[in-house]
This record gives sequence, C-alpha cells and structure tokens, in this order.
Amino acid sequence: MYAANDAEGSDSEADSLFDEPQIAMRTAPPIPGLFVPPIRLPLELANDIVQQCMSLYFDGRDINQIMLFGRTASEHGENMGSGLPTFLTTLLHWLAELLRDHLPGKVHEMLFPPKGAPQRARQAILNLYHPGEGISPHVDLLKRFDDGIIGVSFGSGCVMSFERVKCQEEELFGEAGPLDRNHWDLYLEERSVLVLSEDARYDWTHGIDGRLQDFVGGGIDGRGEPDWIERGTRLSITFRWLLPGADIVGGPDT
Ligand SMILES: O=C(O)CCC(=O)C(=O)O
Repeated sequence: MYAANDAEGSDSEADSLFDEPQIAMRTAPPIPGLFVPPIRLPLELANDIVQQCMSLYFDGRDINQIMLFGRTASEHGENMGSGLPTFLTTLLHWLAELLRDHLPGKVHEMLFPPKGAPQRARQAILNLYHPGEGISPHVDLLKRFDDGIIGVSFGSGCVMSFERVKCQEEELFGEAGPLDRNHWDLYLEERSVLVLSEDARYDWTHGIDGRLQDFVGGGIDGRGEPDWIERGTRLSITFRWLLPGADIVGGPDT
C-alpha cells in the first residue's frame, strides 16, 4: 500500500510493554465535520461485499489496494454512479439510507447529490489490511479530492488516529500548541461508517498505526474498563469526490 506501515511483531509488543497505551474512544471525537453514527451495515450485505472484493480484486494477487472510478448519472434519476461495479452502487444506496437521519442535511446532500445535480466523478478506493498493517497519517490530496469522504470498515475493527494539522506545523515552528486536544484515537467497528467533511477532512490527518491489537475503552460509549482487541483482516472502502479536472488516473493518490 502506498502509505502503509507494517508492525514488526516484536516492536509492537515492546511498545505495549513500555509505553502507556492511549485508550481509543468508541464514539466520534469532537472534530467538526467528523461523523461516526451508531449504525452498522447489515451482516449479510457486508459479507457479500467482502466476498466480491476478495474474489474480484485480491485473491491470489499480491496487492492490497484497488482504485475504481464512477460518475454520478443524474439524468437517470439514480444518482449514485455509473462505472462503479454494481455492489458498490448498492453499497452507496444503503449508505444514503442509513446515514440520512445521522448527518446534517447539507452533509448528506454533499455525499449523495439529489436528482438533477451536476454530474460528478467519484473514486472508490479499496484497502486490504492484514493484522499489523496500517496507513500513515495523511490528509487526502487537496488538489485531487473534494470535500465529503465516506469510509466503511469490513471484517475487523481498528483504531484510526486523528491529528490536527496545525499542531504539526506548530511543532515544526516551535510555537505553543492550542489548549484543546490535537490527537484523538477512535475505534472503528467492523461494518461501521465514517464521514470526513470540513475541518475533519482538511485540518486533521487520519491514519492507522500498524498494530496487532488495539486498546479500546469499554462499553457502548468507550468510557468503561479498556481492553485489548485483536485485529483481524480488515477491508475498507472509501468514497471520495474527484475535483473537476482531477479525474485522470496517475500520480500519487493519498
Ligand atoms: O482504511 C481506511 O479506513 C482509511 C483509508 C484511507 O485513509 C485512504 O485510503 O486514504
């Protein structure tokens, strides 16, 4: 994977022995524009999507990332996209319904444009992570992707870390950081859905440490006794809008 990092088993064990691990939350941290609603994709649908992704793209091939492209097709009423495989347009329909009551109307409309909205190019990126693998902290390319990103986790949960970009700049220039928190760890459950918009998309990096297990707060809200959760193989599907003129494949693609 272009930006993935691998955990060496011994290093991560050493880390967990000597470092005080951060306890990951189970609900969205207070980053404007970040949404992780308490919804899950149905198990049967998720299993079907994983099976299709594995057999179409990953099984028997030494790759862990696939990029697919589609366009919204407003003239046909169905505005999820043509060009993407059917299982991804089905997934988009499910996401539009599941997210409807959990996002501000403006954000929902940005992710799922209504009939008659101008045609747009959408990218779906499929990432496959084996236990111990992650992805380096990054902000999705500003010149390539627009606002409004949806991420879906399949097969396993993992902790996603968020770091304020301004904080990294302040570290570089030696200025004092702001008083509020600059780093949050969030446990993404399998079949959960994450939305990045506004500040969460532009002013915070997101990344996944290459770990074999995650230290996560207990209970539904993550305030209970924390526990270690083993990572399994995780597939993520991320939908992003390509900026006008950026719908040409090639170049780095974070
Ligand atoms: O696996 C994920 O959930 C994150 C993927 C991601 O950030 C990316 O592909 O840029």
